[in-house]
Amino acid sequence: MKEKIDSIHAHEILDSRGNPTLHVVVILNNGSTGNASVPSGASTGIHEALELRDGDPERYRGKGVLKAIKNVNMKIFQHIKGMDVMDLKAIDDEMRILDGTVNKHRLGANAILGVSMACAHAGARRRDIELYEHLRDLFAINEKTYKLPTPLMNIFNGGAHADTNLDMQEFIIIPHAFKKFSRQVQAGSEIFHALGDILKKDGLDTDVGNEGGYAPEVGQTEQALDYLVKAIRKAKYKPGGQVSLGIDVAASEFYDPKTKKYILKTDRLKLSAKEMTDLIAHWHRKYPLMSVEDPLDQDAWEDWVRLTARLGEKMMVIGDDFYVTNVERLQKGIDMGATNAVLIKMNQIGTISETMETIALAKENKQKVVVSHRSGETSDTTLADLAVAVNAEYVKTGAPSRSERLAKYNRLMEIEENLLLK
Ligand code: 2PG
Ligand code: MG
Repeated sequence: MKEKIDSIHAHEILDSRGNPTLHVVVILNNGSTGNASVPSGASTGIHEALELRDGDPERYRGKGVLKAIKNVNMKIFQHIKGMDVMDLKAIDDEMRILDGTVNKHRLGANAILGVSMACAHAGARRRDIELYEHLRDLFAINEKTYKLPTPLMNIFNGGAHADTNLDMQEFIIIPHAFKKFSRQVQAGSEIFHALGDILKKDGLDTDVGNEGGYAPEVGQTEQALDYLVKAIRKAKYKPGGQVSLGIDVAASEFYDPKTKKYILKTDRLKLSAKEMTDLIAHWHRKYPLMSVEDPLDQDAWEDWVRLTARLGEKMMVIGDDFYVTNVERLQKGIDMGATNAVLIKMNQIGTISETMETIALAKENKQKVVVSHRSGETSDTTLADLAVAVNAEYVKTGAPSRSERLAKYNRLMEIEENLLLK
């Protein structure tokens, strides 16, 4: 079945932070359409593919994406017009060649990804099957059944996602002890609301940060972890037994390369890599901490190896800014033994094919796969289908609050329901 691209149209929309991003529509010669919206990060890794912004201070404070849109509507379209959406890899390769740079800075990873995602949707629509089924076929993913991921829910926001004093970025609950995804979401939601009640009672702010989690000022980092444990109990779940904790340290955000210290303003601490590792180990003893993401700087390879040698048997050590969904960086990390898990963000690398390549490498090497949103999101749910297509162990898409976060959880509940009815 050949399904040719007949036209592509991109235009500017706003994301969950009110910043411009791309919405892309692909139309096939038989009239089928596919559309997608592109997410955007705040704590971006320096090795990520480039998100092209206009830089024109007269529009959206420089954050417009009209250049990226022009690249889609003119350059990219001219090159991939007539190509077959059933061969997404060929389309992605064509865009990469056209861009010709390592970090996709000529066309913009946001432009390229928008087209890649929209082509995937168009293919699924043309075949009249679900996107997760289409992606599983397209990338010949060797799994017999479908398995829903376990959610990592960031219910306490800090770092670059909140205007508070908390240096670390995400304090996460992981409701892992329930078979059904929808039951995990239920636990997450009940704990989220229990946390709101506790914070209110303590006179703390219950407004939410960029990823829908609460974002109050606290005196010490540990208080955030204490609050999560209290909320799990208040919602009548067992900390550790049923619901564990995770942290996205996003350490590169407060690492000082000059002094080689991690500067925790909240705790008035300046930590070496060894001391940072000690702190995570201490928290692992004190809390039901099951997962830590970016505990160290994005280029501190040897420090990661030491941390994983020490803690990797006990907990998940996830590379996000560290790997940037890049297959070469992941290969290096696997060879060195730097992590046991990888965060997957399509816009860090810029195409679905390259994202799938990174996931395949992770799976071959027993690295856990965590498919993730960005802090700037839209109602797009492609990542939910991607997670199911590859049987990712985990999905990280914020608190169970705010529609751009819930769109993904709700899509996963819909997929679960569809699978049960089959
Ligand atoms: C992260 C992400 C998503 P951002 O660091 O894991 O939670 O944040 O999109 O701002 O990079
Ligand atoms: Mg992260």
